[in-house]
Amino acid sequence: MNFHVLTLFPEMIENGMNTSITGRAIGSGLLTLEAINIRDFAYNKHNKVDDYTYGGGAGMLMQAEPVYLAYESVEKRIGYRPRVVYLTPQGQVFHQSMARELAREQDLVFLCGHYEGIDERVLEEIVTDYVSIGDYVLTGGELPAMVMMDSISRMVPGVLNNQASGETESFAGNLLEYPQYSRPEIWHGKKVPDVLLSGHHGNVEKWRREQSICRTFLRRPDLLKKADLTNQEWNMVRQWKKQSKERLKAQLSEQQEAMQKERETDENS
Ligand code: 6GU
Repeated sequence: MNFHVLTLFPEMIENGMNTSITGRAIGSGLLTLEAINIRDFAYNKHNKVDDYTYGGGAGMLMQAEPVYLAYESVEKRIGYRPRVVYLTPQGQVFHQSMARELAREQDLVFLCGHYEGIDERVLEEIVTDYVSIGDYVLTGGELPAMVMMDSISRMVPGVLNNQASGETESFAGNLLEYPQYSRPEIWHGKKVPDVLLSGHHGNVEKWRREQSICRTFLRRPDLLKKADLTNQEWNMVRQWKKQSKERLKAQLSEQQEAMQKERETDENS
């Protein structure tokens, strides 16, 4: 996988990516990373890459030509038109399935905007994918590009020590990962669940699967709807729903009783 990042802050990308697992993968050649400074393609003597927006309004806009020239330098070198991801809150929301799909590309170009954005005309000419990393506003596309490259990297064969973990962690099958424990056996008075010490692999797998489903039920019910469960497992979830509804009803009637009592004491005073 070859990442090419078009940015005004190349050192931010390099510092972020040359660390930990992605750093090791770059060192071993499984990934390559080039952060291309758009400012190097400014066509005026002041290296200026931004200007005021036509029609007025706040802030500066990145101009089309430097962005285009920076992109073209990549296209010329690799010899074909790669996918170009523009990081923008107006894009499709990034998702594990997108990471998996993008990991199959030979080259990926990330275009990072800053200021108030980029001249629309160059976006129309070079961008193939508009991607957002969630519904909040950031100051630029560099962090989102790094978020995407991190998750894409771990889907590239060989990048993780244990490739199985790329598939079994949270979101595989739309379930969250089960809880995990390491030594010591007792910490702050909390004991590791007995089943994990039992050495019974069948029971361990069963427990982990149930924990995954239960966590997803409690923390991300929206994900659970899309999860691939057996009929027996869906029945278990229905039991939990019934139980939690009953617990809620019990709480409600307790509250109502308490309020009734308050009213009674108020009336008697
Ligand atoms: Cl991809 N870019 C910016 N600037 N802000 C964002 C975003 C992207 N995704 C969420 N907020």
